[in-house]
Amino acid sequence: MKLEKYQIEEHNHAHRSTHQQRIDYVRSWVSNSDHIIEKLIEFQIAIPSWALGTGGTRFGRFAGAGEPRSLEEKIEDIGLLHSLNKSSGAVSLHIPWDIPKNPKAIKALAAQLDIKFDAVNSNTFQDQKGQQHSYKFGSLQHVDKTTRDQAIEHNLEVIHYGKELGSSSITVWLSDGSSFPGQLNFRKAFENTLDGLQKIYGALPDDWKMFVEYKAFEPNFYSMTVGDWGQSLLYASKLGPKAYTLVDLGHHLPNANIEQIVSLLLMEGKLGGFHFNDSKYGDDDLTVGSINPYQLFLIFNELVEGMDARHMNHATGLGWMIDASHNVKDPLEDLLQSVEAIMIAYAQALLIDQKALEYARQKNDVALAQEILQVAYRTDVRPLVAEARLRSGAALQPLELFRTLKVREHLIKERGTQTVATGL
Ligand code: LRH
Ligand code: MN
Repeated sequence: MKLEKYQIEEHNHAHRSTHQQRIDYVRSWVSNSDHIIEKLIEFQIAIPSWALGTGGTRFGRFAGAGEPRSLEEKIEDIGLLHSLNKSSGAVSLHIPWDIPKNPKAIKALAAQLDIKFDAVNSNTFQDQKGQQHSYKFGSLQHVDKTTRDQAIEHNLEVIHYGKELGSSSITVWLSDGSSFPGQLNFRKAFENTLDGLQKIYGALPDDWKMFVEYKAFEPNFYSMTVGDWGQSLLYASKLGPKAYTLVDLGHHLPNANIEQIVSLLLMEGKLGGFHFNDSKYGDDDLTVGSINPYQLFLIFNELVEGMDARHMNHATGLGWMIDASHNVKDPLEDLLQSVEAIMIAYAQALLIDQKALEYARQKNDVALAQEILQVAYRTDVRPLVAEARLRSGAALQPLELFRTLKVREHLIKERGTQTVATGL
């Protein structure tokens, strides 16, 4: 389904006067409004190809309807999201869930919809039909060299697909680890994994990056071989300048200070990117900003301060990707809400008076430092985010227009109710 320009213009026309009042008010007291709006327009978030259908848990999956049946339809759905908010201009593919059968055609379709290819993801956490060696006891860490070589080969294949599509990074998340004390020699598991990552690293084109994604637990519940930011940083530092860590917000132990982790990884020049989502307990993969929006704001505060300290371009300096699973919401509505939450957190962080904050810190004026942060957090920046959409030719209220145009109903008419998208 493709949205027509007039449909967005009609929607914006109907919302114009309310929006104008709101944006005029914000601009009346937010001095750097235009700077923030320009930054928001540039900022693009990659949509995960594995989250365009309904997700589930081991206790069940309640199928949605009108789900994409192919990679082409997934790219079309991302094109639809992008036409609604002009902030979803990239896709992150997962192999083999989304092998491009005709890379040229897929590339052309994506270009037509102004969709770029962000990181490609390998998958050595599931056994594929006809696979020779099982990953039950791990992949790159495995005690058996033939299993390790099979996993390395798969990652080289993923790089090959990425090159054909114009991607320039690979995300390696390993479910490797152990579920019982005694099961694993941690040192040998690390050394095997490093050796495997080095062989994958060696196959990277010059301009590529490798993101090493860490996770505290699940599917292993005693140890994970890339279990936290320290371990990921150790791998990335030993691998070389093209290797970075990837921060999935749901991959931390309870109450971890993720904003401090982000600050230090940026300081080391080893922060590669994000998998944005939210969680209350484990790797819940919930809508971004739905549980702990203040934490997301604090993370963006460290990102803005840290990236400016390194003169990094906010839009292109890191990999901005969503990684969520939709068990009870419409996947497209959930993704629209996640993108909105990220844009709001980024806009609030751009509002922070970093000079005044540093001054308060030099004075150890803790209360003032909190006031400076919370003035920004308590500012309703939604008119700025909407204005950025308006100037980009997108919808002032994407979710409302998605519903007004009965997009899901159209997709069901087109695809039926029984279609199941590949992915989580
Ligand atoms: C692991 C993870 C990883 C993906 C998978 C779909 O929990 O976050 O990024 O490969 O989800
Ligand atoms: Mn992830």
